[in-house]
Amino acid sequence: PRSATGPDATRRAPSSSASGVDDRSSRSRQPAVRTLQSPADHRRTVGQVQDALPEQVSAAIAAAAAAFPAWDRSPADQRAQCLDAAADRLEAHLGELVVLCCREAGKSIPDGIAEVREAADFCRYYAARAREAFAAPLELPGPTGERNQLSLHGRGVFVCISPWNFPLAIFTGQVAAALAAGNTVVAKPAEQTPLIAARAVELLRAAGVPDAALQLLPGDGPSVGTPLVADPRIAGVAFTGSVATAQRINRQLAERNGPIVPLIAETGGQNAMVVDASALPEQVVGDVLQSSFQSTGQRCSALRVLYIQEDVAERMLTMLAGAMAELQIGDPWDLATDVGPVIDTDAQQALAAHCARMDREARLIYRCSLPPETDHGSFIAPVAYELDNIEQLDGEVFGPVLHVIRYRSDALDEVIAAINGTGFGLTFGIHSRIDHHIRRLTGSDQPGVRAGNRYVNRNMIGAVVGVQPFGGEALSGTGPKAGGPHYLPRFAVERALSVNTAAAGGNAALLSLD
Ligand code: UN1
Repeated sequence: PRSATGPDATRRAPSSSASGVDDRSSRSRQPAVRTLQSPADHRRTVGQVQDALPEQVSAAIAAAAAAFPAWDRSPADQRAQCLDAAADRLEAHLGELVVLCCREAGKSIPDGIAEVREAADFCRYYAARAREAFAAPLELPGPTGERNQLSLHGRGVFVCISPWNFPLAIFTGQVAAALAAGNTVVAKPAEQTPLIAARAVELLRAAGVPDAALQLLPGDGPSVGTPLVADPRIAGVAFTGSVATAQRINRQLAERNGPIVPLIAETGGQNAMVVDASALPEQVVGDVLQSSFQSTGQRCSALRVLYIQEDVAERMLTMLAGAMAELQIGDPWDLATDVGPVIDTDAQQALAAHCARMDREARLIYRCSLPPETDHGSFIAPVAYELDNIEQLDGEVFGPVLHVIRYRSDALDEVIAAINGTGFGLTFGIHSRIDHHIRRLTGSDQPGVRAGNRYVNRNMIGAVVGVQPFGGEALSGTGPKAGGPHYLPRFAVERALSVNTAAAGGNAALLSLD
């Protein structure tokens, strides 16, 4: 299946049918149709999308608001059943969804399969948490003659803004969490990946989510994201993407004249791994390769800065270069491919500019060569550079670029301070067989590296829903962690009910509050 044509390739995601928005009001302005090209080969058309118009943004919020009371009052178990059914449907359509992930987002086939699994996992996980926490109020202790209850409810219309690097998993995860908690949703997928989002919406609706409760608004930030966030009718925002956009959303929410609502943001990282002289070299090289270059380095969890103890650096770097030479770069359709394209030419150009600077300011360790088949796509050769210090980087480099820094064995505190000095706090890895090094760096004994997800003697990507709840601190996000037990309540309001049951004179209705 190398061809980019065929029924799926021409799938359209017209905003009217994909979002349930009545587009009669937009007759005067015909929505522009945008053609999506495959990141692996820009000559291949993946499909077309009609981006939402400003009036459709407003109509989507109105429709979701109208659908909120009924969805919020539906039993949590019923909402959970919809999400379980959605998980079944996602799995039943695995092949088709993997094809779409490959075509639209340039994902490798294994990465595409993992996307579908993760999306289904999110649905089932949040369904289970909703059954636990939202089904019945929590009874709280109180004096005799009084009854106290605490219950969780949806907030209203939740805005979900998701990234292109997990176009199915994160899109579905945000939406599933918001719906499980009783909210209705207006979702804005990444501009680059609206088709997979439209397919996810179809499957969620087919599983029983009411059409009006889930609105899809494809489009870019200025024309869709900004008016969505500025609207006083919305009750919260879940966002995954860049730090700059999260900060902008935060400012917009603060400045609007409306209710104070939560922002749940998952952003970037300057993720480091420390390798000391006791680490097992073969294991280190395999884990570094995977953490830096799988998904073409386009994961917010990916390894960006590798600290190697100087005593073993030369040997490790020789092995790393040898392993990088074996990486297969090319068409994500090819099962042998390890590293596919980056998402688009903007990303490619930004990465090329960074590499040009590194070529001048850092020492090249190894650069993979690109095969001719990559000429028509947005490819960047996986590359590793050696730097003197982490301050040479300005911000996250979102692609297959690894930076290496050597450190002296007596400088672990400086390494910790340098990593924390970036201001981020997402993922961190350590490879060591020395217990007190592990404890010191992960912060078991004293303040170590600040990071939401810490990995010891393993790779540092691929957090599993319900097993490794994922999310960062400081510049890396607000928490709580996606795929963790504390995520859903953040999408909810808590209400306490205190009843003087004695005054009711034994009123049965009040005594059996639920
Ligand atoms: C992201 O790249 O936005 O641990 C999140 C991982 C994924 C999360 C990545 N579960 O790699």
